[in-house]
Amino acid sequence: MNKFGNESVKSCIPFDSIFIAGQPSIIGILTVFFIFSSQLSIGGQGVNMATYHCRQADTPIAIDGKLEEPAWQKATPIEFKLTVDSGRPKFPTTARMLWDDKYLYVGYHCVDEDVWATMTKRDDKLWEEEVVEIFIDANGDSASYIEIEVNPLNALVDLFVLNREGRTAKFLFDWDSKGIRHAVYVDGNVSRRDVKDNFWSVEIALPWEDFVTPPHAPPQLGDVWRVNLYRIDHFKGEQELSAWSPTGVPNFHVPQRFGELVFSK
Ligand SMILES: [Ca+2]
Ligand SMILES: [Ca+2]
Ligand SMILES: [Ca+2]
Repeated sequence: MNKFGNESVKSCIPFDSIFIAGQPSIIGILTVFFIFSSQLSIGGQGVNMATYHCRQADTPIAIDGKLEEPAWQKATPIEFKLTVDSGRPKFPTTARMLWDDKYLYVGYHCVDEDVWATMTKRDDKLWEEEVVEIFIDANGDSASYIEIEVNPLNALVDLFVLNREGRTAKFLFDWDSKGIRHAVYVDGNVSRRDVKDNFWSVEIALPWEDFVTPPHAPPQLGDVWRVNLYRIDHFKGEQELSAWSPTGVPNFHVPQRFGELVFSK
């Protein structure tokens, strides 16, 4: 168990988890093989990296949780897939990204008939409930990235992750984005589980000065960052993990599988 508290979802499969009481664990070996083989296939031919042309917002975006500003119309929608097998989620998620000279913007529209959450504190274990996430590897080293999570109560998790392949990952929760802005709109009722909901939507604006590792901040046209977007939903005891770029395993911390975010006009 690591700081995330839920190894099946969030941990990075530290090396010692390959073994149980000193014996090799079949699941551990298979999981590591799965990740290593998927990394090899990315380096080879035949696997297309998810690519998103992030366009510039021409008009202001009010961070109110509603993706209703004209600027969002310019952003190509991303439909999430199931993280493990790239299948169709029971609860669809559409995400969009934009940028301007001050911020990187990400918006999520989460279809959901039971929107719920209880946690409200910064850096709480939001991933144990319902949440949307963005992981951003601004220098593309597949070893260090920031992680942002927002839940339906607009609680925030922000951390810096050191996750070099073959080493135990470090989750640095004391990293905070000082200038982040985020808001949630819920078409439904977060506190009542007996009422059928429709959706929840999220807007996040991340200021360039809060990024640690990018070659340029703000980025220059044509710069490529590695990014992934995720959602965790829980419905009737079932957990659903979905992603922009599926990782192939029930684990979001696979930076080799992040998509390519290309900064465009
Ligand atoms: Ca808005
Ligand atoms: Ca839900
Ligand atoms: Ca933090």
